[in-house]
Amino acid sequence: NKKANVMDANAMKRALTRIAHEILERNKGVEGLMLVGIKTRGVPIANRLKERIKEIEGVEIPIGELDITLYRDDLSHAGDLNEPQLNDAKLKEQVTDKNVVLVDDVLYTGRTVRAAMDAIMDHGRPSQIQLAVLVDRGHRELPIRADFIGKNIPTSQNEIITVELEEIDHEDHVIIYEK
Ligand code: 3GP
Ligand code: 5GP
Ligand code: MG
Repeated sequence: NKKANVMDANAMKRALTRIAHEILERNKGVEGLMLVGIKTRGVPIANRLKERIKEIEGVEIPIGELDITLYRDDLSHAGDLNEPQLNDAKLKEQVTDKNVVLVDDVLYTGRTVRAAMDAIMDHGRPSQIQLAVLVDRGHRELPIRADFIGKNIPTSQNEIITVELEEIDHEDHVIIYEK
């Protein structure tokens, strides 16, 4: 049940260009900067930011991927909480002393980001962790906020934000649906 288109390809492009500039401004350039995309749609967004930063500064900054998969346990562990899981060896040894910018498509309760921070800290000691998201839909359950936001979209709990990206979905847009 579609309610509204909230971002088209051009709006997304402008938002990501702005965020690339904001990241560079906050970090005073590319020194020590590293981007880490969270699972599916955070990854192409991180790649786009890397490309923008390359266009602006002429420098390729390192990029990582966090695969935090919500897994439901099999019967032998029935009752366990769903724990976000990290599957990435590449990040090891890379995050220490870096300014790590986590990148995700949607920020909601903040639990994914909490898990991502945990995963990164297991791999080393970054000098800072920052957060960039394409959409902040509100409803935080943890004291987490984004440093860089493409668009704030206040939602009700029964709305769903669909983020589609060219790299995965063959089109760029953000749409609000009602459940
Ligand atoms: P993504 O992995 O590409 O970011 O969370 C898993 C997927 O489900 C996400 O895709 C996200 O786009 C989609 N999704 C849509 N609505 C919700 C929601 O309300 N909560 C969560 N956790 N994911 C949602
Ligand atoms: P959180 O852990 O903050 O509750 O949710 C963040 C993660 O869940 C993001 O990676 C995002 O993909 C997904 N998510 C949560 N809510 C939504 C939503 O309304 N739309 C989309 N597309 N993803 C969501
Ligand atoms: Mg996501």
